[in-house]
Amino acid sequence: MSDMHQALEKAGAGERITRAEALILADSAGVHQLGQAALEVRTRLFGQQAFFVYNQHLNYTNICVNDCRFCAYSKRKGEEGSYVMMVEEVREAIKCRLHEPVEEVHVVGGLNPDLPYDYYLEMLAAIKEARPGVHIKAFTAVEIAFLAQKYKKTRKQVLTEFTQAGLDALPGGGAEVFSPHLRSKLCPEKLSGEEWLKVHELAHSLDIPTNCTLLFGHIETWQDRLDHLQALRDLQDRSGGFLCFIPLPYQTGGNDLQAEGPDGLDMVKMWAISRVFLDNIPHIKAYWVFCGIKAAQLGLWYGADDFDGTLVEEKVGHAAGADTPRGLGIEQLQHHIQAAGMIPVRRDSFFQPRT
Ligand code: V47
Ligand code: SF4
Repeated sequence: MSDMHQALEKAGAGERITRAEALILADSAGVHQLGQAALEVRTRLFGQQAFFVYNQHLNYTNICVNDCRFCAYSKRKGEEGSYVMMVEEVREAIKCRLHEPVEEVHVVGGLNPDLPYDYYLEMLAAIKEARPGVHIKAFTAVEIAFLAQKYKKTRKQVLTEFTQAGLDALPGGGAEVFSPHLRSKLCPEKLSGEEWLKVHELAHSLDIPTNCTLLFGHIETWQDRLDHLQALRDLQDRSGGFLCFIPLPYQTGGNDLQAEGPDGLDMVKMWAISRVFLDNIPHIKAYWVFCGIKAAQLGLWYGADDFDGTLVEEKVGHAAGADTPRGLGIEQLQHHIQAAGMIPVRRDSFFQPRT
């Protein structure tokens, strides 16, 4: 049996594959073979179920001191189009949707040096006050590290104080691609990959679950992708706190990076390799906002089991040209999942099914 067939067989059987075996699969397995192995793994875990959440996105400020080359969302202070949502505006944004059964609020923003530390505590408290019981998934590791440094607190203090104010989980953003060489080209000012991993390990040790991401389809290679996935898998072996991995296809609009973005074939291969390699991360997301609804439907057959959510008012991907709707109704979401031949299952932030 060839090395490729051996790796495929191991992957489909749910045995752990090495980085080298994953590279062989990425390089030489046919997309159907790869998809079949990923589908076997996904089906053993979740059958035909595909999860989604009733959520709301809140991007509280786009003012950011960093200048990531792929980012079309951030603005400098005073620049046309820059904004900050005051705590009362955040409260209103939550209250506006009280007639809907929102269960998760996803909060991320730029690194804005002018917002006092209490702003974050008050924002978290205001969200929980306006909608008691909602889960708050907020602040990337990059924001947590920035705030700790700026306000001379330990990261542990920030995470603990935020949790007391209402934080339930961290989203997976800011990971980008861990390679220091690529980071120096893509996001030189950003927290390093090593430090990103440390913040997540710390969150896990405090029982704060988190997600993880990889920005792909720009200037990285499969080797860089696998290095990144290996670092995530190693951390998960130690800490076990990742709930979901989200491969984020690079959006090409409104930024300085000269790259094309992944095509459909690359996207499905990415989902499949992620599913078979990340044997210790329960969920793989097909993030319809960035990949498009049709690709996300296909993703459900190539290893992904989660469709994210209703979201309304996502700003980061749309600033970079994502041509998907800004939000979807629950019936539309369920319809897209059913049309793909899967069973829609509404979940909460922690991936527990809603009855
Ligand atoms: O980290 C910025 C990315 C991320 C672009 O945890 C871009 O459930 C593609 O992390 N092309 C934020 N991506 C989004 C994110 C996320 C989304 C949905 C769910 C979850 C979760 C997390 O957006 C940033 C950055 O990598 N981003 N610009 C771009 N041009
Ligand atoms: Fe700032 Fe995040 Fe955009 Fe980078 S990706 S410039 S850190 S908002």
